[in-house]
Amino acid sequence: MNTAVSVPTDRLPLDVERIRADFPILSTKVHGKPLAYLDNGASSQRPRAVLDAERYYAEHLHANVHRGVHHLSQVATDAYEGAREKVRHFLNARSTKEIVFVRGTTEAINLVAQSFAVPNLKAGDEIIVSRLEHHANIVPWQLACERTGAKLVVAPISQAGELEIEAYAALFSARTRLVALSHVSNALGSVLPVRECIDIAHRHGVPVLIDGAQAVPHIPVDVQALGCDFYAFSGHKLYGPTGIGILYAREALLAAMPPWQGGGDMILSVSFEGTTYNELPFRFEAGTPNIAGAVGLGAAIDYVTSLGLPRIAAWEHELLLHATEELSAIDGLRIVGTAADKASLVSFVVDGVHPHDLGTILDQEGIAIRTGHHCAMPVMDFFGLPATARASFSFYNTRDEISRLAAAVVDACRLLR
Ligand code: C6P
Repeated sequence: MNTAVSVPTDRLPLDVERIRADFPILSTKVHGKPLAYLDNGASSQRPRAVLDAERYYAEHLHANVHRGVHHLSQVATDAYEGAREKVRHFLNARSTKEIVFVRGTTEAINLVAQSFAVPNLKAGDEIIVSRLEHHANIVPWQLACERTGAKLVVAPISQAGELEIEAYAALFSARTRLVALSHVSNALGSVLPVRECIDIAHRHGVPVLIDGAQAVPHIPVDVQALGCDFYAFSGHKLYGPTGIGILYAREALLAAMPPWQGGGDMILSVSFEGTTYNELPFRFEAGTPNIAGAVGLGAAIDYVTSLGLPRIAAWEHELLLHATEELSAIDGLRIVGTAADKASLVSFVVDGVHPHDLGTILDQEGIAIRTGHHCAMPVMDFFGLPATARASFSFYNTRDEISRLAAAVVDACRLLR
């Protein structure tokens, strides 16, 4: 009898070396050193499957969508709408009517701010955001507040960089109209308890937008299980192209929202007496969309799904632990953001060393990290810092790359202190 225990393939560890071969750019040399790409929070790299899908689209399928009766227009439309269905399945949305293609997370949030918030807000109303939001989840609401007289209310965070959930719950009042929260903080890596936050908001009858830019590459997202009303993310952080992103919006909300941009594809008929708008989701996609981007995003979703987000999360967690251990052993280095539930990124500062100088020296070693305020200035203010150095990991990163990072930080400290 064969007594070998067979492990289901979705639980087998990732074969990182084989995966790395799927990403042509990872074999690049920078300043003569092998690239260690640790800036995945800013933008992740594209596997050959995505590059091939974009190229195949351009070479064999390209035409404008939803317009022509000719063959290419139809196959381009099929490719574009096929990508929408992949996104729907990826997020477990009920319908493709709830999936709007946009340029990225920033545009998705601006769409909701202009088309949902502004028409529903009046003076004195309140929008709750948290202290750790990216500017893209602050400024669109500030613009909406300026236009309506509403105001932003800010949920506090702890020194660990965790949302203070009781203080958040206490912010709701009869004036609260919307909540907008990150799923994962880009500056700290904290994973917010969004399910709980959404439940609290819904108990007050308040809809919730989740900024999932930093979540979708790491955490399986099920918008129905979360119960969120809006969910936004960008293709380029999910191993897809730039210039394409997604707004998921609950159909009932989207159906009641006015269009935010006018032009082709979002109309059914136009006359000088009046215009009738197209059905969902096309009503929110004015003009020729980024068709190749959508196709590339669909291929990225296929790629990530084939690896499996639970396996990705397991490896990235190992990388996070390894980085935390190696970096925190460095004299004078402090990790900023120590939430119990963290995605695979480490923000840190080193006594006597400016993060930009550190980033420049690491670059000489072929190590790419991000330094600065990470477009999250309120969170930097909270920690009294102008900037941090941030290493953000992907499933294609290795323990060896992290050890190189730690060794290079030690060398940089010797040089700069
Ligand atoms: N954060 C980073 O290095 P766009 O630019 O629209 O694709 O994504 C904006 C955005 C929104 N929310 C969060 C949580 C984000 O992290 C980002 C992008 C990058 O952290 C570039 S600033």
